[in-house]
Amino acid sequence: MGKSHDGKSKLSLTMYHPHKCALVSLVFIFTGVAVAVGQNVQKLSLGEQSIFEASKTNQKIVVDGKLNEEVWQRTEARTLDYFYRIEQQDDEQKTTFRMLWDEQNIYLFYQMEDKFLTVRETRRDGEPYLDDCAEIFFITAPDSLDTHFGYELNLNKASNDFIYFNRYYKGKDVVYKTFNPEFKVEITYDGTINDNSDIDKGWTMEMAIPISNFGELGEIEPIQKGTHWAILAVRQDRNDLNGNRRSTSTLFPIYDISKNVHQANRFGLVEFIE
Ligand SMILES: [Ca+2]
Ligand SMILES: [Ca+2]
Repeated sequence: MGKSHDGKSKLSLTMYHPHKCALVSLVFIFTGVAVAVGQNVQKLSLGEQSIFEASKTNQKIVVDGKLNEEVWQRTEARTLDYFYRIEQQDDEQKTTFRMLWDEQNIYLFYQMEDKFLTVRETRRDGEPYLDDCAEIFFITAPDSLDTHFGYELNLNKASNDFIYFNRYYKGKDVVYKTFNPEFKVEITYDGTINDNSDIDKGWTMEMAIPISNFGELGEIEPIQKGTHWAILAVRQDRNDLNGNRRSTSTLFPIYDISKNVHQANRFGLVEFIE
């Protein structure tokens, strides 16, 4: 799928055309390829990722970090299969991600296997992303807009919440951390925190994010059956007591982790279903 693929098909077809016709076709093809490459820089890489589905809940969700509402078992559960910064054997640990919605909230659930529960940050808008941390980014439309909402919370429930502006001025990104929305979050864990003398089991995080939070900048694509937004779910996994080394896993592939995880063209789509 995509323009570059179409371009290749045309190229093979022109091999059988008379020379003159082929030349015209080639000019057309190279123009098409240039456009496709330009779009790949900023547009969503759709077609590479399957759409993630978030089911509607008619049950009340108690935000307690427990996967005990029956509706959580009926919605899609997808593992974060794209790993980055893997340097040691235990850096690649499993995360399962789920999402629900109703008229008031988006609900998230992260189940994370973790042999070494590790956390330091306690401040709001600090650096929870250097700890064991669950993250979600939302673009409130099915597009790779230059603006996304972000929530990053570690095992201490310390939140770095922000609105991220890609290429704000002179090509530089800006993170507006003064955005401090209300939401509910709870975690559970099975193990010992910041104690690497034993092997831990893991932790969970459950969140309820009011949809009204997304009205901060203006009108948004309203959530109803069939709505698409662009999202990225991320897990940071820190296993060392000292230093800032951590591994990263994502719901959709981002390829170039050296840039960061805030590349809107690497997000994928969520579909809100009944
Ligand atoms: Ca904030
Ligand atoms: Ca860890």
